Amino acid sequence: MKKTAFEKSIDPASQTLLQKAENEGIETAWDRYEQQLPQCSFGQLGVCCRNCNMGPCRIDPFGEGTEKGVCGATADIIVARNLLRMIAAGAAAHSDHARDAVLTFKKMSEGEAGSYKIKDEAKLFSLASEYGIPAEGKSREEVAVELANAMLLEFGKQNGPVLCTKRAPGVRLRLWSELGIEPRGIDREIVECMHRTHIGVDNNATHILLQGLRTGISDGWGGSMIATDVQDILFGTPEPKKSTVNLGVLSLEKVNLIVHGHEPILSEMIVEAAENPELLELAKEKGASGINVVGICCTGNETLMRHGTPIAGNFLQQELAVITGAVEAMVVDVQCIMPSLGGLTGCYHTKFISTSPKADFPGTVRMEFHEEKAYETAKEIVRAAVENFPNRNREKVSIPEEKQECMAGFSVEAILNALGGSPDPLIEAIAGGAVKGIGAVVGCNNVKVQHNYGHVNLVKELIKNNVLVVTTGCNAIACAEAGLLVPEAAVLAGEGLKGICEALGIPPVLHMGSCVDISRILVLASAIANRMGVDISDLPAAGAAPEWMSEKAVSIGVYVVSSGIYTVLGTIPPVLGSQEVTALLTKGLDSVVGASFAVEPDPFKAAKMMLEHIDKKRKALGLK
Ligand code: XCC
Ligand code: SF4
Repeated sequence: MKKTAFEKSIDPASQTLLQKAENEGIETAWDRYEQQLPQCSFGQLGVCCRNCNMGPCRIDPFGEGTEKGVCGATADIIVARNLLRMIAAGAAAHSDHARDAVLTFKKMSEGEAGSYKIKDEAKLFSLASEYGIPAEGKSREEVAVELANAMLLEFGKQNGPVLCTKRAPGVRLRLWSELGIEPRGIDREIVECMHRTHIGVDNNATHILLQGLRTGISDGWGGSMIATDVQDILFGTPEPKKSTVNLGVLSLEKVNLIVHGHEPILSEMIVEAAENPELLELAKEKGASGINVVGICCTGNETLMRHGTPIAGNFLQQELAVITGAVEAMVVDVQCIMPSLGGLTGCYHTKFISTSPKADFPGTVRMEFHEEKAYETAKEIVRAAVENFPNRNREKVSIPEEKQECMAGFSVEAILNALGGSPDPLIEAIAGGAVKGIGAVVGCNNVKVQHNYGHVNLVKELIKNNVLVVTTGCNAIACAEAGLLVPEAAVLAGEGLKGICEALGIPPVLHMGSCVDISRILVLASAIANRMGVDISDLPAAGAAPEWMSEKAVSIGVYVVSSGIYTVLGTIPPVLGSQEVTALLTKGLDSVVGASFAVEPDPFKAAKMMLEHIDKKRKALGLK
């Protein structure tokens, strides 16, 4: 049965464009998903292996057929190995993004990337001191070069621990060290995952999963954390800002340029280039009233947090944005960019511009982006968008009305600021019961479930029950579209949380950034745990990824749980083909790292599970 536009998404703007797509005979991810059905059940259960050329092998999950691969690998081994490869890929994506950010920072410090500057000097010096770099008598550029070199070492280090793990509470660090899952070096852990999953290496599911935890930790407390830190130095530590979201941010009169992907190295420059007077003049000449830069996915979150740049949508809205017929350029770098955009942009006048030396797609114009000439390239990209404006076919244009105000930019620094400089007021509110606990809700969209339904309903349930929500990634965009990221949304919160939000003038859902910025959530959790003198696993806190789909989300889930935070997944991970792995993830991990996973597609039930967990933790702390 074909789904209707209403069944595909809860968002009215998206529904309108899904309808337009159907009328115009344009294919979207939802159509391709339907064409894939029924999806392979071996794949869904995680029991197929292609790790060597004696395969592919698959295990009969009902125990009626074949129970072992050619090499003898069982379902447990195959599922665990596949999961480890997912973690490795996710950690690699975040960490390679971090590496590029550090390399840009290094080039900038050495005077080779003149388009970039140090925007947060205080953070530069505080990080230098954390990395043990003396600053006396040195210029800030000298300090920056040394810091960049020290950060680069974190990737290739052979004997850890990865430095930022020290930000975790002492008890947590000791636990990791006792378990032998303290990451040694970011690249080392990822490489070891690939080695261990080669035929005939690691064939013990528990042993394989422990390496998964270590790799996840090297992402959350390593790669992702370094990405956040360096980006704050280069582009500024976010502070609360107002902006607007949803497809209605696209403009009828202006040149629309979308930045989509993940690295602010690109999007920051585009935002700057779009303010260039010469290009603004050119836009006028071409009949446009200005240049409208908007974001999609995490690069959108990055520029939203720092500049208040509007966001057109989250992962499943990337195709819909093009379908408005009003986009002059879709400019992409890496991660979460659908290759379908090539064919799709071909149906409209939209230029699909790929910029990363690492990532190309069918149907793109390549405008490779290098730090040395960042601003020049950004200007060329903006110029290409502007020059494309006269090609817009007015008859094909339909921009939905929906746009929603939001407030974003809640870095840890900004949250502490809002609290008057220390986490104490929040801790008191938690202790007094006005705030029951903290919910971290993050992650992607997934066509398997109704777009934004899980995100929005789960978060609404949590705030209604006085749980303060922190969010990043595509969940943050979903919440923004649903109007949850404004201080006025406090009316949807329970009495206690409402009072706190009104007193501080903050929304009940705090947008903390992109997916690498989940590292900010870890730092916040550490700050609270340290102040309370407990471990993160003792906090009345829970995590969720209601609509996750990417391998990065798997790595995130793993490091969040490894850090001690119970996490509910809304879509089912491909592990059910192994009872051993499933039991480890959903129960066994509890006795290892003090937290585990649960799977619950229904957001109302998921919220209930999180609330029960939070209550349990409150009781254990002696709170009512
Ligand atoms: Fe991608 Fe970061 Fe997932 Fe969204 S939340 S679909 S990973 S953009 Ni990161
Ligand atoms: Fe089959 Fe083993 Fe090769 Fe995997 S590693 S494809 S299970 S023989």
